Amino acid sequence: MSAAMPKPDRRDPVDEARRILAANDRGGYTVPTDRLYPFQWNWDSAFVAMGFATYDSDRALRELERLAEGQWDDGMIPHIVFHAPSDTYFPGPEVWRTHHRIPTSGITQPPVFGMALAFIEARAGGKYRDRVAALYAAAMKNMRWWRSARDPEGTGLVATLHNWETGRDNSVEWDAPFARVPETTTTVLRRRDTGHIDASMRPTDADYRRYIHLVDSYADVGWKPAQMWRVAPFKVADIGANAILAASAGELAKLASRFGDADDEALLASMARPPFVWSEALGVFLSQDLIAGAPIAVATSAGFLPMLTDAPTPQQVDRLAAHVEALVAQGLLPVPSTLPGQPGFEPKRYWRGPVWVVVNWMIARGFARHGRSALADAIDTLTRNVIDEEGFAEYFDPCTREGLGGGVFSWTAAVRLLLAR
Ligand code: 9WN
Repeated sequence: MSAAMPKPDRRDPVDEARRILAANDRGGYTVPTDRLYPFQWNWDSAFVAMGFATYDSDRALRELERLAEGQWDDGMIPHIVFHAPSDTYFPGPEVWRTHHRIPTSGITQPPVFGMALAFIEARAGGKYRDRVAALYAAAMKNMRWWRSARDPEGTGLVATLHNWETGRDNSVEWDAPFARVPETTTTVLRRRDTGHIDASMRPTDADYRRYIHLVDSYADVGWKPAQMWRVAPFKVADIGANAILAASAGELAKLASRFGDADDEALLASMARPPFVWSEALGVFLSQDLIAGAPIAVATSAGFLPMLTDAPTPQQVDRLAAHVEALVAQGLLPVPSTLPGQPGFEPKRYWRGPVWVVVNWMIARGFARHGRSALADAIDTLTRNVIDEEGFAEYFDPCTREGLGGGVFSWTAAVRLLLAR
Protein backbone atom coordinates (compact mmCIF):
# COMPACT_ATOMS: atom_id res chain seq x y z
CA MET A 1 0.00 0.00 0.00
CA SER A 2 1.33 3.46 -0.82
CA ALA A 3 2.01 5.75 2.12
CA ALA A 4 -0.91 8.00 1.21
CA MET A 5 -3.48 5.20 1.10
CA PRO A 6 -5.63 5.39 4.26
CA LYS A 7 -6.08 2.10 6.11
CA PRO A 8 -9.71 0.99 6.41
CA ASP A 9 -11.57 1.13 9.69
CA ARG A 10 -11.27 -2.52 10.65
CA ARG A 11 -14.01 -2.28 13.25
CA ASP A 12 -16.73 -1.93 10.69
CA PRO A 13 -15.97 -1.62 6.97
CA VAL A 14 -19.65 -1.09 6.19
CA ASP A 15 -19.78 1.98 8.42
CA GLU A 16 -16.54 3.17 6.88
CA ALA A 17 -17.93 2.68 3.36
CA ARG A 18 -20.99 4.75 4.27
CA ARG A 19 -18.75 7.45 5.73
CA ILE A 20 -16.77 7.57 2.47
CA LEU A 21 -19.92 8.06 0.42
CA ALA A 22 -21.01 10.80 2.81
CA ALA A 23 -17.59 12.48 2.60
CA ASN A 24 -17.60 12.37 -1.22
CA ASP A 25 -21.18 13.70 -1.42
CA ARG A 26 -21.24 17.16 -3.03
CA GLY A 27 -25.01 17.68 -2.79
CA GLY A 28 -27.00 14.73 -4.15
CA TYR A 29 -24.12 13.53 -6.29
CA THR A 30 -20.91 11.78 -5.31
CA VAL A 31 -17.43 12.50 -6.67
CA PRO A 32 -15.34 9.38 -7.37
CA THR A 33 -12.69 10.71 -4.99
CA ASP A 34 -11.70 14.15 -3.70
CA ARG A 35 -9.42 16.30 -5.93
CA LEU A 36 -8.34 13.63 -8.46
CA TYR A 37 -11.93 13.35 -9.80
CA PRO A 38 -13.85 16.37 -8.50
CA PHE A 39 -17.05 16.05 -10.61
CA GLN A 40 -19.85 13.54 -11.19
CA TRP A 41 -18.75 10.58 -13.34
CA ASN A 42 -21.33 8.46 -15.17
CA TRP A 43 -20.62 4.82 -14.36
CA ASP A 44 -19.07 5.63 -10.98
CA SER A 45 -22.35 7.23 -9.95
CA ALA A 46 -24.40 4.27 -11.14
CA PHE A 47 -22.37 1.96 -8.87
CA VAL A 48 -22.55 4.48 -6.05
CA ALA A 49 -26.34 4.60 -6.48
CA MET A 50 -26.49 0.81 -6.01
CA GLY A 51 -24.33 1.14 -2.90
CA PHE A 52 -26.71 3.76 -1.49
CA ALA A 53 -29.65 1.49 -2.38
CA THR A 54 -28.47 -0.97 0.28
CA TYR A 55 -29.56 1.53 2.96
CA ASP A 56 -31.13 4.65 1.44
CA SER A 57 -33.35 4.38 -1.67
CA ASP A 58 -34.09 8.09 -1.69
CA ARG A 59 -30.39 9.00 -1.86
CA ALA A 60 -29.78 6.27 -4.44
CA LEU A 61 -32.41 7.75 -6.76
CA ARG A 62 -31.03 11.24 -6.14
CA GLU A 63 -27.62 10.11 -7.45
CA LEU A 64 -29.17 9.01 -10.74
CA GLU A 65 -31.36 12.12 -10.93
CA ARG A 66 -28.33 14.36 -10.64
CA LEU A 67 -26.60 12.36 -13.37
CA ALA A 68 -29.70 12.64 -15.55
CA GLU A 69 -29.50 16.45 -15.16
CA GLY A 70 -26.55 16.15 -17.51
CA GLN A 71 -28.46 14.14 -20.14
CA TRP A 72 -28.41 15.81 -23.54
CA ASP A 73 -31.57 16.40 -25.55
CA ASP A 74 -30.51 13.63 -27.94
CA GLY A 75 -30.40 11.12 -25.06
CA MET A 76 -26.63 10.93 -24.47
CA ILE A 77 -25.65 10.74 -20.80
CA PRO A 78 -22.21 12.35 -20.51
CA HIS A 79 -19.25 10.73 -18.84
CA ILE A 80 -18.71 13.80 -16.64
CA VAL A 81 -21.23 16.33 -15.31
CA PHE A 82 -19.43 19.46 -14.15
CA HIS A 83 -21.96 20.54 -11.51
CA ALA A 84 -19.52 22.89 -9.77
CA PRO A 85 -16.16 24.31 -10.87
CA SER A 86 -12.85 22.79 -9.78
CA ASP A 87 -9.32 23.33 -11.01
CA THR A 88 -7.94 20.00 -9.78
CA TYR A 89 -8.89 18.02 -12.94
CA PHE A 90 -7.91 18.23 -16.61
CA PRO A 91 -9.67 18.41 -19.05
CA GLY A 92 -12.32 20.72 -17.62
CA PRO A 93 -15.38 22.26 -19.36
CA GLU A 94 -13.32 24.83 -21.29
CA VAL A 95 -11.62 22.00 -23.19
CA TRP A 96 -14.85 20.12 -23.96
CA ARG A 97 -16.72 23.15 -25.36
CA THR A 98 -20.16 21.49 -25.16
CA HIS A 99 -23.47 23.35 -24.94
CA HIS A 100 -25.65 21.68 -22.32
CA ARG A 101 -27.53 23.63 -19.62
CA ILE A 102 -25.04 22.29 -17.05
CA PRO A 103 -21.47 21.98 -18.36
CA THR A 104 -20.69 18.38 -19.32
CA SER A 105 -18.15 16.40 -21.29
CA GLY A 106 -19.19 15.40 -24.81
CA ILE A 107 -18.75 11.65 -24.59
CA THR A 108 -20.37 8.89 -22.55
CA GLN A 109 -19.37 5.88 -20.44
CA PRO A 110 -20.62 2.28 -20.00
CA PRO A 111 -24.37 2.55 -19.29
CA VAL A 112 -24.62 0.98 -15.84
CA PHE A 113 -27.53 3.44 -15.33
CA GLY A 114 -30.23 0.94 -16.40
CA MET A 115 -28.82 -1.83 -14.22
CA ALA A 116 -28.66 0.57 -11.29
CA LEU A 117 -32.22 1.83 -11.75
CA ALA A 118 -33.66 -1.70 -11.76
CA PHE A 119 -31.49 -2.57 -8.74
CA ILE A 120 -32.77 0.42 -6.76
CA GLU A 121 -36.39 -0.14 -7.79
CA ALA A 122 -36.28 -3.75 -6.66
CA ARG A 123 -35.19 -2.60 -3.20
CA ALA A 124 -37.45 0.42 -2.87
CA GLY A 125 -40.49 -1.73 -2.07
CA GLY A 126 -42.85 -0.03 -4.54
CA LYS A 127 -42.09 3.47 -3.21
CA TYR A 128 -40.98 6.47 -5.33
CA ARG A 129 -43.04 5.42 -8.36
CA ASP A 130 -42.95 8.85 -10.06
CA ARG A 131 -39.22 9.24 -9.60
CA VAL A 132 -38.56 5.77 -10.94
CA ALA A 133 -40.83 6.51 -13.92
CA ALA A 134 -38.86 9.68 -14.75
CA LEU A 135 -35.53 7.86 -14.50
CA TYR A 136 -36.89 4.96 -16.57
CA ALA A 137 -37.80 7.49 -19.31
CA ALA A 138 -34.25 8.91 -19.16
CA ALA A 139 -32.78 5.41 -19.38
CA MET A 140 -34.92 4.52 -22.41
CA LYS A 141 -34.00 7.75 -24.16
CA ASN A 142 -30.38 6.81 -23.54
CA MET A 143 -30.86 3.28 -24.90
CA ARG A 144 -32.29 4.77 -28.12
CA TRP A 145 -29.34 7.15 -28.33
CA TRP A 146 -26.88 4.25 -28.15
CA ARG A 147 -28.77 2.51 -30.91
CA SER A 148 -28.95 5.46 -33.29
CA ALA A 149 -25.75 7.38 -32.50
CA ARG A 150 -23.42 4.45 -31.90
CA ASP A 151 -24.77 1.70 -34.12
CA PRO A 152 -25.95 3.63 -37.16
CA GLU A 153 -25.28 0.67 -39.42
CA GLY A 154 -27.41 -1.67 -37.29
CA THR A 155 -24.76 -4.29 -36.54
CA GLY A 156 -26.15 -5.02 -33.06
CA LEU A 157 -22.94 -3.82 -31.38
CA VAL A 158 -22.34 -0.20 -30.36
CA ALA A 159 -19.13 1.74 -30.84
CA THR A 160 -17.16 3.84 -28.41
CA LEU A 161 -15.36 6.79 -30.02
CA HIS A 162 -12.97 7.71 -27.21
CA ASN A 163 -11.01 5.50 -24.79
CA TRP A 164 -12.67 7.34 -21.90
CA GLU A 165 -16.05 6.07 -23.13
CA THR A 166 -14.97 2.51 -22.39
CA GLY A 167 -14.13 3.51 -18.80
CA ARG A 168 -10.99 1.37 -19.26
CA ASP A 169 -8.95 4.20 -20.64
CA ASN A 170 -5.55 2.69 -21.40
CA SER A 171 -6.47 -1.00 -21.74
CA VAL A 172 -4.02 -3.01 -23.83
CA GLU A 173 -6.96 -3.64 -26.19
CA TRP A 174 -6.86 -0.03 -27.33
CA ASP A 175 -3.12 0.08 -28.12
CA ALA A 176 -3.47 -0.58 -31.85
CA PRO A 177 -6.67 1.43 -32.51
CA PHE A 178 -5.31 4.31 -30.40
CA ALA A 179 -1.97 4.32 -32.24
CA ARG A 180 -3.86 5.67 -35.27
CA VAL A 181 -4.93 8.76 -33.36
CA PRO A 182 -2.57 11.67 -34.05
CA GLU A 183 -0.78 13.21 -31.07
CA THR A 184 -1.43 16.75 -32.29
CA THR A 185 -3.73 18.95 -30.22
CA THR A 186 -4.99 22.50 -30.43
CA THR A 187 -5.41 22.47 -26.66
CA VAL A 188 -2.51 23.01 -24.28
CA LEU A 189 -2.14 19.99 -22.01
CA ARG A 190 -2.37 20.83 -18.32
CA ARG A 191 -2.42 17.45 -16.64
CA ARG A 192 -3.48 17.48 -13.02
CA ASP A 193 -3.68 13.70 -12.40
CA THR A 194 0.09 13.25 -12.08
CA GLY A 195 0.09 15.92 -9.35
CA HIS A 196 -2.14 13.60 -7.29
CA ILE A 197 -0.88 10.14 -8.34
CA ASP A 198 2.52 8.64 -9.20
CA ALA A 199 2.98 9.06 -12.97
CA SER A 200 4.17 5.46 -13.35
CA MET A 201 0.63 4.27 -12.58
CA ARG A 202 -1.17 6.70 -14.89
CA PRO A 203 -1.54 6.90 -18.68
CA THR A 204 1.46 8.50 -20.39
CA ASP A 205 1.74 12.04 -21.81
CA ALA A 206 1.52 10.63 -25.34
CA ASP A 207 -1.75 8.94 -24.31
CA TYR A 208 -3.04 12.28 -23.06
CA ARG A 209 -2.13 14.07 -26.30
CA ARG A 210 -4.20 11.51 -28.18
CA TYR A 211 -7.10 11.70 -25.69
CA ILE A 212 -7.20 15.43 -26.25
CA HIS A 213 -6.80 15.09 -30.01
CA LEU A 214 -10.06 13.11 -29.95
CA VAL A 215 -11.77 15.74 -27.79
CA ASP A 216 -10.61 18.52 -30.16
CA SER A 217 -11.80 16.58 -33.23
CA TYR A 218 -15.30 16.02 -31.86
CA ALA A 219 -15.60 19.55 -30.45
CA ASP A 220 -14.70 20.83 -33.93
CA VAL A 221 -17.79 19.09 -35.38
CA GLY A 222 -20.00 20.44 -32.61
CA TRP A 223 -20.45 17.04 -30.90
CA LYS A 224 -22.99 16.00 -33.53
CA PRO A 225 -23.29 12.18 -33.52
CA ALA A 226 -23.39 11.68 -37.30
CA GLN A 227 -20.35 13.88 -37.83
CA MET A 228 -18.46 12.33 -34.94
CA TRP A 229 -19.12 8.94 -36.51
CA ARG A 230 -17.71 10.23 -39.79
CA VAL A 231 -14.52 11.83 -38.42
CA ALA A 232 -13.73 9.35 -35.62
CA PRO A 233 -10.15 8.05 -35.86
CA PHE A 234 -10.92 5.71 -32.93
CA LYS A 235 -13.93 3.42 -33.22
CA VAL A 236 -14.11 0.24 -31.16
CA ALA A 237 -16.91 -2.09 -30.10
CA ASP A 238 -15.80 -2.36 -26.50
CA ILE A 239 -16.86 -5.72 -25.06
CA GLY A 240 -17.35 -4.10 -21.64
CA ALA A 241 -19.67 -1.31 -22.79
CA ASN A 242 -21.59 -3.69 -25.07
CA ALA A 243 -22.09 -6.25 -22.29
CA ILE A 244 -23.20 -3.57 -19.84
CA LEU A 245 -25.58 -2.07 -22.42
CA ALA A 246 -27.13 -5.50 -23.01
CA ALA A 247 -27.33 -6.15 -19.26
CA SER A 248 -29.06 -2.80 -18.77
CA ALA A 249 -31.51 -3.71 -21.54
CA GLY A 250 -32.29 -6.97 -19.73
CA GLU A 251 -32.75 -5.17 -16.40
CA LEU A 252 -34.87 -2.34 -17.85
CA ALA A 253 -37.09 -4.99 -19.47
CA LYS A 254 -38.16 -5.92 -15.92
CA LEU A 255 -39.55 -2.38 -15.53
CA ALA A 256 -40.99 -1.97 -19.01
CA SER A 257 -44.42 -3.51 -18.37
CA ARG A 258 -45.02 -1.04 -15.52
CA PHE A 259 -43.24 2.06 -16.77
CA GLY A 260 -43.01 1.64 -20.56
CA ASP A 261 -44.86 0.34 -23.58
CA ALA A 262 -44.70 -2.39 -26.22
CA ASP A 263 -42.15 -0.44 -28.29
CA ASP A 264 -39.82 -0.32 -25.30
CA GLU A 265 -40.24 -4.03 -24.70
CA ALA A 266 -39.41 -4.85 -28.31
CA LEU A 267 -36.36 -2.57 -28.30
CA LEU A 268 -35.03 -3.94 -25.02
CA ALA A 269 -35.51 -7.54 -26.16
CA SER A 270 -33.51 -6.82 -29.30
CA MET A 271 -30.71 -5.11 -27.31
CA ALA A 272 -30.43 -7.73 -24.57
CA ARG A 273 -28.58 -10.29 -26.65
CA PRO A 274 -26.09 -8.73 -29.06
CA PRO A 275 -23.70 -10.67 -31.31
CA PHE A 276 -20.72 -10.74 -28.91
CA VAL A 277 -17.46 -12.01 -30.40
CA TRP A 278 -15.92 -15.05 -28.66
CA SER A 279 -12.30 -16.18 -28.96
CA GLU A 280 -11.92 -19.93 -28.79
CA ALA A 281 -8.14 -19.47 -28.60
CA LEU A 282 -8.20 -17.08 -25.62
CA GLY A 283 -11.37 -18.37 -23.95
CA VAL A 284 -12.88 -14.91 -23.47
CA PHE A 285 -15.16 -12.49 -25.32
CA LEU A 286 -13.38 -9.80 -27.34
CA SER A 287 -13.69 -6.15 -28.27
CA GLN A 288 -13.48 -5.24 -31.95
CA ASP A 289 -11.55 -2.60 -33.82
CA LEU A 290 -14.23 -1.24 -36.15
CA ILE A 291 -11.78 0.71 -38.30
CA ALA A 292 -9.58 -2.34 -38.96
CA GLY A 293 -12.72 -4.49 -39.09
CA ALA A 294 -11.18 -7.12 -36.81
CA PRO A 295 -11.50 -8.52 -33.28
CA ILE A 296 -8.86 -7.37 -30.79
CA ALA A 297 -7.14 -10.50 -29.51
CA VAL A 298 -6.47 -9.45 -25.91
CA ALA A 299 -7.97 -11.23 -22.88
CA THR A 300 -9.25 -8.67 -20.38
CA SER A 301 -11.57 -8.71 -17.38
CA ALA A 302 -14.19 -7.00 -19.55
CA GLY A 303 -14.22 -10.13 -21.71
CA PHE A 304 -16.11 -11.86 -18.86
CA LEU A 305 -18.95 -9.34 -18.75
CA PRO A 306 -21.24 -10.91 -21.41
CA MET A 307 -22.09 -13.31 -18.57
CA LEU A 308 -24.36 -10.49 -17.35
CA THR A 309 -26.62 -11.61 -20.22
CA ASP A 310 -27.96 -14.94 -21.46
CA ALA A 311 -25.59 -14.95 -24.45
CA PRO A 312 -22.74 -17.23 -23.22
CA THR A 313 -23.02 -21.00 -23.70
CA PRO A 314 -22.24 -23.35 -20.77
CA GLN A 315 -18.93 -24.21 -22.47
CA GLN A 316 -17.98 -20.55 -22.67
CA VAL A 317 -18.84 -20.07 -18.98
CA ASP A 318 -16.61 -23.07 -18.18
CA ARG A 319 -13.70 -21.49 -20.05
CA LEU A 320 -14.20 -18.19 -18.22
CA ALA A 321 -14.40 -20.02 -14.89
CA ALA A 322 -11.16 -21.86 -15.66
CA HIS A 323 -9.32 -18.51 -15.95
CA VAL A 324 -10.46 -17.46 -12.49
CA GLU A 325 -9.61 -20.84 -11.01
CA ALA A 326 -6.11 -20.68 -12.54
CA LEU A 327 -5.53 -17.16 -11.19
CA VAL A 328 -6.55 -18.21 -7.69
CA ALA A 329 -4.36 -21.34 -7.91
CA GLN A 330 -1.41 -19.07 -8.77
CA GLY A 331 -2.10 -16.90 -5.73
CA LEU A 332 -3.19 -13.92 -7.86
CA LEU A 333 -6.13 -11.69 -7.05
CA PRO A 334 -8.82 -12.20 -9.68
CA VAL A 335 -9.69 -10.66 -12.10
CA PRO A 336 -6.80 -8.54 -13.52
CA SER A 337 -7.86 -5.98 -16.13
CA THR A 338 -5.43 -7.66 -18.55
CA LEU A 339 -4.93 -11.36 -17.87
CA PRO A 340 -1.32 -12.09 -16.81
CA GLY A 341 0.71 -13.64 -19.61
CA GLN A 342 -0.90 -11.38 -22.19
CA PRO A 343 1.52 -8.98 -23.90
CA GLY A 344 1.18 -5.55 -22.36
CA PHE A 345 0.22 -6.78 -18.86
CA GLU A 346 1.42 -4.28 -16.25
CA PRO A 347 0.16 -5.01 -12.72
CA LYS A 348 0.30 -1.41 -11.50
CA ARG A 349 -0.52 0.74 -14.54
CA TYR A 350 -4.16 1.68 -14.53
CA TRP A 351 -6.30 -0.54 -16.81
CA ARG A 352 -3.36 -2.64 -18.06
CA GLY A 353 -3.36 -5.17 -15.20
CA PRO A 354 -4.81 -3.94 -11.89
CA VAL A 355 -8.04 -5.31 -10.44
CA TRP A 356 -11.05 -3.00 -10.26
CA VAL A 357 -13.63 -4.11 -7.73
CA VAL A 358 -16.60 -2.83 -9.75
CA VAL A 359 -15.59 -5.17 -12.57
CA ASN A 360 -15.19 -8.01 -10.08
CA TRP A 361 -18.67 -7.36 -8.72
CA MET A 362 -20.15 -7.60 -12.22
CA ILE A 363 -18.15 -10.73 -13.07
CA ALA A 364 -19.37 -12.43 -9.89
CA ARG A 365 -22.97 -11.51 -10.75
CA GLY A 366 -22.36 -13.03 -14.19
CA PHE A 367 -21.09 -16.32 -12.76
CA ALA A 368 -24.04 -16.44 -10.35
CA ARG A 369 -26.45 -15.85 -13.24
CA HIS A 370 -24.95 -18.84 -15.04
CA GLY A 371 -25.23 -21.18 -12.06
CA ARG A 372 -21.67 -20.86 -10.78
CA SER A 373 -22.57 -19.54 -7.32
CA ALA A 374 -19.55 -21.05 -5.55
CA LEU A 375 -17.19 -19.21 -7.90
CA ALA A 376 -19.22 -16.01 -7.55
CA ASP A 377 -18.96 -16.32 -3.76
CA ALA A 378 -15.21 -16.90 -3.99
CA ILE A 379 -14.74 -13.75 -6.09
CA ASP A 380 -16.95 -11.78 -3.70
CA THR A 381 -14.98 -12.99 -0.69
CA LEU A 382 -11.60 -12.16 -2.25
CA THR A 383 -12.93 -8.74 -3.27
CA ARG A 384 -14.32 -8.01 0.19
CA ASN A 385 -11.08 -9.15 1.83
CA VAL A 386 -8.79 -7.05 -0.34
CA ILE A 387 -10.83 -3.93 0.47
CA ASP A 388 -10.85 -4.75 4.19
CA GLU A 389 -7.12 -5.40 4.21
CA GLU A 390 -5.85 -2.75 1.79
CA GLY A 391 -8.39 0.05 1.99
CA PHE A 392 -10.90 1.73 -0.29
CA ALA A 393 -8.37 2.19 -3.09
CA GLU A 394 -9.18 3.01 -6.70
CA TYR A 395 -7.73 -0.34 -7.84
CA PHE A 396 -5.47 -3.19 -6.66
CA ASP A 397 -2.27 -4.85 -7.87
CA PRO A 398 -3.27 -8.47 -8.67
CA CYS A 399 0.19 -9.78 -7.72
CA THR A 400 0.77 -7.97 -4.39
CA ARG A 401 -2.87 -6.93 -3.62
CA GLU A 402 -1.57 -3.43 -2.84
CA GLY A 403 -4.22 -0.68 -3.02
CA LEU A 404 -3.28 1.87 -5.70
CA GLY A 405 -4.40 5.09 -7.39
CA GLY A 406 -6.79 7.40 -5.60
CA GLY A 407 -7.64 6.55 -1.97
CA VAL A 408 -11.06 6.80 -0.34
CA PHE A 409 -12.77 5.85 -3.55
CA SER A 410 -16.56 5.99 -3.86
CA TRP A 411 -17.16 3.01 -6.14
CA THR A 412 -14.91 0.82 -4.00
CA ALA A 413 -17.01 1.87 -0.98
CA ALA A 414 -20.17 1.12 -2.99
CA VAL A 415 -18.95 -2.38 -3.84
CA ARG A 416 -18.09 -3.01 -0.19
CA LEU A 417 -21.70 -2.13 0.68
CA LEU A 418 -22.99 -4.42 -2.07
CA LEU A 419 -20.86 -7.23 -0.65
CA ALA A 420 -21.91 -6.72 2.98
CA ARG A 421 -23.10 -10.01 4.40
C1 9WN B 1 -11.46 9.76 -17.39
C2 9WN B 1 -13.56 8.25 -12.43
C3 9WN B 1 -13.01 7.72 -13.74
C4 9WN B 1 -13.53 6.32 -14.06
C5 9WN B 1 -12.79 5.68 -15.23
C6 9WN B 1 -11.30 5.76 -14.96
C7 9WN B 1 -10.88 7.21 -14.74
C8 9WN B 1 -10.91 9.34 -16.03
C9 9WN B 1 -9.48 9.79 -15.89
O1 9WN B 1 -11.59 7.74 -13.65
O2 9WN B 1 -11.08 7.92 -15.93
O3 9WN B 1 -12.82 9.46 -17.46
O4 9WN B 1 -9.27 11.01 -15.93
O5 9WN B 1 -8.57 8.97 -15.78
O6 9WN B 1 -10.59 5.18 -16.00
O7 9WN B 1 -13.21 4.35 -15.40
O8 9WN B 1 -14.88 6.39 -14.37
O9 9WN B 1 -13.34 7.32 -11.41
